[in-house]
Amino acid sequence: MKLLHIADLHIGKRVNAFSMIEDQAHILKQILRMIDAEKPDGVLIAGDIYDRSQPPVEAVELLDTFLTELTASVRSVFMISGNHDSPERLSFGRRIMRKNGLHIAGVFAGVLQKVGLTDAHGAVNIYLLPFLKPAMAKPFFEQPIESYDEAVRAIISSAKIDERERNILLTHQFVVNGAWLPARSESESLSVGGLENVDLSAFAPFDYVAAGHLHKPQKIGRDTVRYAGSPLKYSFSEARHQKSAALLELGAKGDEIPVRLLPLIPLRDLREIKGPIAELLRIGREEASGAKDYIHATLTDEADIYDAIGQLRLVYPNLMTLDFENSRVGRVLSPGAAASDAIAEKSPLDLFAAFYQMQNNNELNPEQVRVMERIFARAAGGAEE
Ligand SMILES: [Mn+2]
Repeated sequence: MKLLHIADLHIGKRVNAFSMIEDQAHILKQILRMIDAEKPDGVLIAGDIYDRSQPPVEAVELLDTFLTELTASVRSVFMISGNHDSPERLSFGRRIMRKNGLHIAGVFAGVLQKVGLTDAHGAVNIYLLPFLKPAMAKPFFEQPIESYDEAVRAIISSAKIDERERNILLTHQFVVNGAWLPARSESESLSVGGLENVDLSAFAPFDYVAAGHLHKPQKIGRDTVRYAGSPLKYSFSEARHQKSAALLELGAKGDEIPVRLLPLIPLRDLREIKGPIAELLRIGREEASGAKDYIHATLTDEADIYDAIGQLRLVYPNLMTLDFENSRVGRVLSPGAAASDAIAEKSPLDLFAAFYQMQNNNELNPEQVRVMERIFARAAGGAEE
């Protein structure tokens, strides 16, 4: 049995204010062509389907098109929610869609969902574990559940998995291997200090773990516990990643499971360039196709440059960020990065207001400002109330 594993589509995402929707449509089509060529029996989509819990219209339309074509060309599609998805919204129509081979686990309802498949070697069980926080598992168990690791272990052990059969898990968690931590990217939601870790050993009953959450394609410990990674580069920290989809081939129980990484080629690459402006403009004009890429440019000119962004955008229309590096200024950061330098000078309320604005496309209203002021005052040990 052949299965294709992808994850972290983040449909509807914007990167540095650029909409990725065209790039996502392109890469999802490429995945469909890959499926036509490889003819997998199933496709595993390991969470962060959308970039936000209330995705924009064009994102919903793109996912609709993708899933319609996907279910027309493979027998079974499995999809879980990630931390960016709304579990309830992603679950819409799941009982109807199941009839067409699309299995969605959005909301965790107390038991690990299982879908049984079979091939010439017998049963293959696909388990679907949507992203969850410890508090979402807690009500279903008697033992104390304080951490992500305890939550995942409790759910897996209560599933009574038959280890004589082949078992596959879809999960969207931060999997670590003892003290070894996986590679992170800036486009993932960052968390603080190890709270979210789930140790690899929790997944022992599974022959293959199709993970989502981390945007760099990578294995954790064994070859068969794997992050598919995002299909596109969503931050400059990923400029050197080779994005891919993972194709695994299941033989009999206990046989080695070969995993092939099928490269994904974006409509526009996302990359960093550095040098004097004349040089960068010359290269851009000579390589017309590369000039369409999403660019982070670093200019090394010693002299002042008039309207550097304007000049560069004539050749690189998708220039995303610009900074300067020369002996006079050392390293002067672009407006976006400069803003992050100023973080230390901002009040917690200003920072929260900026965050709220980014998340909701809406400013805090006066009532919300008052509530947040009280919370910050209390957190700071202020005497209010
Ligand atoms: Mn993600």
